[in-house]
Amino acid sequence: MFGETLRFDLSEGFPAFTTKRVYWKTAFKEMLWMLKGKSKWGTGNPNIRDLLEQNVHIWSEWPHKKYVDETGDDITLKSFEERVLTDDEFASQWGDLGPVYGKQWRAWKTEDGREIDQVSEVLEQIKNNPTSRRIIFEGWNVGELDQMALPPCHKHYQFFVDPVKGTVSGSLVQRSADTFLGVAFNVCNLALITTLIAEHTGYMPGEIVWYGLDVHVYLNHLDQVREQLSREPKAFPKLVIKSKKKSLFDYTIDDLGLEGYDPHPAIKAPVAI
Ligand code: DHF
Ligand code: TMP
Repeated sequence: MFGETLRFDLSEGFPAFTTKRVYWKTAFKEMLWMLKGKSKWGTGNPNIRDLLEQNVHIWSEWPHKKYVDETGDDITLKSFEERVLTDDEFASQWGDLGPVYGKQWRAWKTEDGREIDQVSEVLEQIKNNPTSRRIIFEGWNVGELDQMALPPCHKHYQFFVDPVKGTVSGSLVQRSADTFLGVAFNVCNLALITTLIAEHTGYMPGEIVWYGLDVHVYLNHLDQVREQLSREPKAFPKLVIKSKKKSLFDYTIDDLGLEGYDPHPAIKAPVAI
């Protein structure tokens, strides 16, 4: 399908889907990793080493494939991950995802050699110019797409302040949406970043609006999708910020929790690489 919308009011609960278990800790770790921006490994581009150190494996397939294709060394995904985790030089060279997400969000390179921290500018705008219609960060850096392991799927984030209600709402434009696997993570993370941005600008979280452009179901997910559709949704949980940090960029997974998350069981599916 082309051009679909999902909308959730964050005052009514946190939209972690309940018709299957969403690994929200993994999703949150991914979002916090993106918010940190550059990595200390290699070129400074986001690196799977930082995810593997937190036991997050959802980005490993793409650098693994690149390594096997470019070197002909046909090692398993598991031993590739092991090597990225233990060999600093290997991690710097092969764990690098290119200038994806966090790099563009926090350090978009300009022609005159500056780096723009788009997320900090979003916070500034919300605080100092809340009626702006330009409260945006963007990952689609046209000139650098060819260096990226995967061109960004969730690409345009825009925020909106309602001064009467005292809320910040967040939206995401997603060019390509894997309905069974990716979307649960993307919606969860849009809700997380909107809540954190509200918390750090003195507003309440309002709504999130998710726009999927190319919205698809992989043929090898059909059984899983039918199973998920047969289930009754349950009440959404509540996001708890257990410890508020000074900066939006300082959170770790231990600072966040979901209260009352009681989903139907997980459903496994293979990811298309
Ligand atoms: N490619 C494709 N084809 N679909 C994606 O959703 C996708 N997502 C990417 C990178 N490339 C992609 C990054 N995000 C999973 C979830 C999100 C994600 C990548 C993978 C995933 O496999 N989720 C499973 C297992 C989660 C886990 O192991 O913790 C799930 O059941 O949610
Ligand atoms: P594509 O680059 O050919 O569109 O393939 C990317 C696939 O990954 C596509 O199925 C969408 C999916 N995807 C998500 O749904 N959410 C995500 O966050 C990411 C990174 C990918």
